[in-house]
Amino acid sequence: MTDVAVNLGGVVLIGLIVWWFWLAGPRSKAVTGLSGPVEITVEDGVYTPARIEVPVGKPITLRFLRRDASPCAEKVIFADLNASSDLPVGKPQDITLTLTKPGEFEFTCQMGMYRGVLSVK
Ligand SMILES: [Cu+2]
Repeated sequence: MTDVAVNLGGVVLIGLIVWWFWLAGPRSKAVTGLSGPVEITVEDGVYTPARIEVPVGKPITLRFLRRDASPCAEKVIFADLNASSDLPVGKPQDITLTLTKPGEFEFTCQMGMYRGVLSVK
């Protein structure tokens, strides 16, 4: 009886792992640009969320919350958009952008270790 329970637990766990890594998809976030700022945390080498869907032609505000005190995270650069901003530690920093054409636009720290994408449609 105990063995069956252990095996069942294993199957459930494997199912969860499969779902998490292969089926749940990228942790992206759809944004309309009208419902307030999109909060992006800057911590442990990743932007969260790292992929943000935004509409063409509408101003959107990204609110960066930097929790990583290392100099690596001190700037965010939108190379394709000629935009950048300093990110103070522990203080929200808003950046408002209007994307005028569809495509994928990367944003990174100055060394390219932190990486995120604006997917414009
Ligand atoms: Cu960096």
